[in-house]
Amino acid sequence: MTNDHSTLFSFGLWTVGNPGRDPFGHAVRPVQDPCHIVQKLGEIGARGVNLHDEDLVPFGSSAAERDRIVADFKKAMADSGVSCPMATTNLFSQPIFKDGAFTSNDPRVRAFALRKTMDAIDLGVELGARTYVFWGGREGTETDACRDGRDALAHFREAIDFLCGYCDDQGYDLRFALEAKPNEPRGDIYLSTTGHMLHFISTLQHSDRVGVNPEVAHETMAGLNFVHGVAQAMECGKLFHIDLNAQRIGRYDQDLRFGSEDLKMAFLLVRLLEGTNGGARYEGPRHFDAHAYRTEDVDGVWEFAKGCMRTYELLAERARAFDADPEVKGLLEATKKPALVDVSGGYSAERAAALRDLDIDAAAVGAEGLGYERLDQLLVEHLMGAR
Ligand code: GCO
Ligand code: MN
Ligand code: MN
Repeated sequence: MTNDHSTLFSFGLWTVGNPGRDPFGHAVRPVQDPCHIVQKLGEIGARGVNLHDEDLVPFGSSAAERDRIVADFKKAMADSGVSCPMATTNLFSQPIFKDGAFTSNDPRVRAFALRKTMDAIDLGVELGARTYVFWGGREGTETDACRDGRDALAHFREAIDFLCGYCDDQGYDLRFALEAKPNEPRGDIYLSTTGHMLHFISTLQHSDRVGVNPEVAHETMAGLNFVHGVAQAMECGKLFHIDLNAQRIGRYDQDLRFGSEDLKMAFLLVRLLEGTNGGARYEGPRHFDAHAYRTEDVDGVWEFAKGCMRTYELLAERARAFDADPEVKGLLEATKKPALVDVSGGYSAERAAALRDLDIDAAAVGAEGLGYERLDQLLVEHLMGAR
């Protein structure tokens, strides 16, 4: 069982670089230098590093400092064979963004956010990024008395349209991936799920440049089925990126090691992404947006990172075995019967008449067992390595 090399595993500088600070406690690990992180990622076989502008270039750096930092980082990337597939903007840490960035009521904040993002896009492109993520961490409210939600969406749309125009103007080959989250750090965040994002994208001027970056933890926090959200994004060609981690329903944003909670969901997710059930494979980076337990030292961080990749590969192998199992195939065969009247081409009076002519014994169909108990048991046995 080895990586087939078409899988690009990536980690954010902010993930393996997370020093374990939380709202209740200080850092428990030293801050690691970005160049060192890249070198370590190369050593453990992760071929991608992602970053926010400020993960690499501290806020307020001079142009000369920025250029020196970026040159050193590019050298570290080249030396380690690690690329930068995705970049993003930190639009949440600075106090100016306390009430949002693109959706702020304050035109000074919106202008500042656009300018910061244009600079961060330039940085990402300079590092070779092909995907640019927008996570609206502060784009939300505690009190909805402060803003009409329609104005927030209009401002968010304006910003994304403007930034698409910026990329066109610069000739950047860069796709945007919008990342939904229901809450945290705001009480409520606009465009809270992947489904909300998908509709919003359909209202954009340059919608073909824009897709989604769903995250396991975010849909799970809302109690939703993450695999369904990802399937919907894939089905409309909008899965541009993915944030993998683990999360328990009803908790704060945990960002746990991939596969460390809800292994069955993780299995079904990997099966979907790998296309072992016959669907198209997701070809983008497998990005782990997670961090090590706060109990860990720096060695534990690298164990965490290796664990994310190892679990993904094991699940991919388990998914391949599941879909190759003759008994599974037999049970799934029954779910793939051809339509009695093909309505995929849309409505026609003939098809409507043909549907009316069908002789369907509803009681008999309703009484048939579907065998999903056996199917799910087989899934569990494959997952446990028992088959
Ligand atoms: C979170 C988010 C972030 C974003 C990151 C990239 O819950 O904090 O998942 O980690 O993914 O800012 O946009
Ligand atoms: Mn998250
Ligand atoms: Mn994320």
